[in-house]
Amino acid sequence: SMTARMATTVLAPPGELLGVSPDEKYNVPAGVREKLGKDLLLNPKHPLGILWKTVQDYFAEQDPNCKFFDTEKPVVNTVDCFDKLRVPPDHPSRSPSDTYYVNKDYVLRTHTSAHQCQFLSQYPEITSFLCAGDVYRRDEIDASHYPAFHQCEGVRLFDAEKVSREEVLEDLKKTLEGLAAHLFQLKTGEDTMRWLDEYFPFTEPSLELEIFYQDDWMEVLGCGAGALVLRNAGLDPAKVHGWAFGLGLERLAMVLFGIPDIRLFWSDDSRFSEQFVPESFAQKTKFKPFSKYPPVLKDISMWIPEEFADNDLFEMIRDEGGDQVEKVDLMDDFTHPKTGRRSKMFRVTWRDMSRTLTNEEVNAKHETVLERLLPALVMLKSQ
Ligand code: FA5
Ligand code: MG
Repeated sequence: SMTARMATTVLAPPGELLGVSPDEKYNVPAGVREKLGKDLLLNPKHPLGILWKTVQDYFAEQDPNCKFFDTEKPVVNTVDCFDKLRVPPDHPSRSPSDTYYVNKDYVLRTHTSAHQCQFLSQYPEITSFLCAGDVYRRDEIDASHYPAFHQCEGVRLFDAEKVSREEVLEDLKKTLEGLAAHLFQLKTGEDTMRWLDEYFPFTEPSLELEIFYQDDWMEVLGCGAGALVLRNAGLDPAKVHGWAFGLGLERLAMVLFGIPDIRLFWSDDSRFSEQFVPESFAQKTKFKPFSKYPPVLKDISMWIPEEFADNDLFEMIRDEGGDQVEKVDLMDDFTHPKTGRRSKMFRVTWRDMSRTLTNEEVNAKHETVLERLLPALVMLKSQ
């Protein structure tokens, strides 16, 4: 299809990725590939490393037998990432417009849940563990979404004869509320933190937690109780109950340290990195933003072909603009009443975090985005 061809134009011919050979399904752009191996979580001076350590300390205190993993490879097979978690074969999260494929059987993990069944079956004696790592998704572009980010998975098992499903759910909420209280002194029901019902194919019931930050509710984690995947890990759901959660470490670190934009986590700017030390959690360090440079705005209006995914556009923009793209907003979504054709208008906010961008340099990149789009789209207008 048009979109598939368009997407492949952004790719340099790849070599093996962590020992896995690409095939024609490969869709990992260079800007995402270069994030592999950065190991931000293992850096004790990086806000993500500091947070990961703090989360481990909290869980070690809760349960001295809790095990911690953070060196699993981010390239996983689709069986672990999707099938074992009961994600249906036609589910959109598997599609190449949402997921980075190395080849038809291997993906950049889209969540740390990809390791749940592996650990449960590999270590039958473990009843609770955390697993943290870098994960990858094609997604929208704004201050809290980035194609490479970090999650921490948590799993705890219970003896089904001693603990009811209701008690498991209570324990889950209590544990995560305790984590939020430990990190931020936040409590639910105070207009700063709220639970919402959610759906995941691997837990039932499922919930998500949102925190109020920068004038809006920001989702920080998904979780659930139930034993839907235990059978796939070789466990007997009649004997074992469990809960699991997956939290977005960038989002928690943003709230914890007052970091306004997710791009900063990848910044080489010493004005960012020098603000953090291993003691930053204890010292309650708050990030002091350096001055904001003016943005350059560019609009893109286009008729949307049927097979076009917004994520294809977002990735072209990110691929051209890298971290100079702050956000992409959908400004208008119009369906022609007679022809049924659909048009959309997106506004791209360009802003470098360390200097003022000129209109000329942004124009050059914007034009390249438009040229890439052209094979697939009829442009309406652009400015
Ligand atoms: C999951 O990934 C589930 N695996 C979580 C889970 C685990 C549920 C175990 C039940 C049991 P979700 O797609 O909502 O869920 O992502 C979890 C968190 O990752 C989000 O709440 C958010 O904090 C973070 N996140 C998701 N997409 C992005 C992104 N593009 N950039 C930064 N953070 C993101
Ligand atoms: Mg979610």
